[in-house]
Amino acid sequence: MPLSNPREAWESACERYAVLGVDAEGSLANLDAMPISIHCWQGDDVGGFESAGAELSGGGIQVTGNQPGKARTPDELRADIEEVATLCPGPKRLSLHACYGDFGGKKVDRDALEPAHFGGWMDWSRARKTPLDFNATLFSHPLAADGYTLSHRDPKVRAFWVEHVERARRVAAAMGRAQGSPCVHNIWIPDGAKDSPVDRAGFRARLLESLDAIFAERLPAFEIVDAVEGKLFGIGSESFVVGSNDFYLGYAATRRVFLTIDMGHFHPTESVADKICAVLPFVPGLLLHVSRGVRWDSDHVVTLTDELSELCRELVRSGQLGRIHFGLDYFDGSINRVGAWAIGYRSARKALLAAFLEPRAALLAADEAGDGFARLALLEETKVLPWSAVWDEYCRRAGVPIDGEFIAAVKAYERTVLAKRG
Ligand code: RNT
Ligand code: ZN
Repeated sequence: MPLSNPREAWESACERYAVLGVDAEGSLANLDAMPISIHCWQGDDVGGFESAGAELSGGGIQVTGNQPGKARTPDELRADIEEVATLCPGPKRLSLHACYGDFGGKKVDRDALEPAHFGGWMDWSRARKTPLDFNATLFSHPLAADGYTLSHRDPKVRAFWVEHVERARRVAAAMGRAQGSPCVHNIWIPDGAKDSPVDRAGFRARLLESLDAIFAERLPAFEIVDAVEGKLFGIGSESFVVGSNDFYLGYAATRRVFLTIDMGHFHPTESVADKICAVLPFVPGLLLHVSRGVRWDSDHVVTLTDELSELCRELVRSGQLGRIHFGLDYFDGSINRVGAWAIGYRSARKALLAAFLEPRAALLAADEAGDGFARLALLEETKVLPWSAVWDEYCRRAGVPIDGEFIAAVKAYERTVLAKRG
């Protein structure tokens, strides 16, 4: 139920923050300078539009749930993304996977990918003023079925995947050129094994060689930002992951590419937030895959957890937002997919807002004075400051539902669109 006088709540929140030296209005401007890249793959359980219609993502990632209403065509997926956009305030990008091309029912294998297969998306991007990011797809394919791609023992399989990623990078560069903003291209491979091979070094040496071959083609930095993503374990890769985080940290630092940090790809007791300032001095930049790990799954719908809040605070504190790309990565087919998408986006946006509203000067003063008590007390007080009034104001200005109106908006789309899909 909307408040009778939302203006009052916003103005009193501004006053409350001003006392702490925080400019609430400025925090909204900061939010508007920080795009969130929405991942296309929440809309159809990482299915994609290849004619083979790979249902199972395989490759160590798994989607569960059979909620009706899944997008079946590029047009349906675009309609759903547009609906998500009406539910989500702030600037957005769209992150596409290579298997989501407009292939027009034709079989186009991964080593035959062309920018033209993404013409429909590029038109959409221009019309919607939503820049694109891109991902090579190295799973859901017969040549990935035995669990290895770029590190495969067979040189022919490796060559196939190297060719795919080379082409994916060219697609990304074409997108970046068309949109006048570099397209972030991420590489994640599923390579690994249920039990440990003895020759782990061999797999890593081959991955290194494949990556170096891929990046030998120099593409302009104003068209493409390259990123590489490690992982801890996956389904079927419980004991060995070729592209571990150590591997990619070293790779990103020495080859000068971005490191992708996925919140679900670390030990549960490891602080992802703490990695930001540890890694930034050594890599050109970071791509974040904002996700939520739950036990063995690394891709639950993002919610406003302490981990997410802490991560966003560290991003803002770093003062390096220009070197950080913020992307979402989760998938859930067990609840309304559009709603799941929007929940994660809104929670991520809220965490960023709360971070921009942190009373930094007062906290730093306590830090410098060595006053641990005052710092802890202030951090605790910060958690319950009236930031939800600021969030409501942000939503109102963007013309999207505030909390309290959001659920009904999702249900309306379910009734009028999703429920009518076969
Ligand atoms: C998998 C990685 C990867 C994927 C997407 C679909 O564990 O997180 O980023 O989720 O490429
Ligand atoms: Zn990821």
